[in-house]
Amino acid sequence: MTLTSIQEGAASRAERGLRPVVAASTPRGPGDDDRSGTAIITRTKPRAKRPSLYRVLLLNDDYTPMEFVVHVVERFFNKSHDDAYQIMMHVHQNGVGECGVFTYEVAETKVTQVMDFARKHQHPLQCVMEKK
Ligand code: TYC
Repeated sequence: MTLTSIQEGAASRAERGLRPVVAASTPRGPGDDDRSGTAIITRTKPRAKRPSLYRVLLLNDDYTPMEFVVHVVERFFNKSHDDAYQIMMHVHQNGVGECGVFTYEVAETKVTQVMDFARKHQHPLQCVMEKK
């Protein structure tokens, strides 16, 4: 719970003419009740939300050399030569294929790196990201 929501809770109790939840004669603990049937729910342990994940995909085209695609997959997606070759062949035969799954910023970086590298070598290779 945020400080703001605690404050909002206390303000709304005051508006309703109720004594503040924090005013208590007995020692109080997290989630303790104030004998009016209400309690502030607290969590001491921080709860991290899992980040959204994104697939990074290569798209097939008729011009980019197979060896170049294999090199790209090895270099930017840290795949073995055999895995990179398999991914390249999958894209070649199916039109699209996954090179990896990353958080947003990492996926965006991979896409930029691949697109810049392909452009530098004058190949039309396309790399995109897609939310899982
Ligand atoms: N289709 C290309 C060729 O025959 C090879 C290729 C594979 C291109 C994968 C792009 O993402 C790609 N030379």
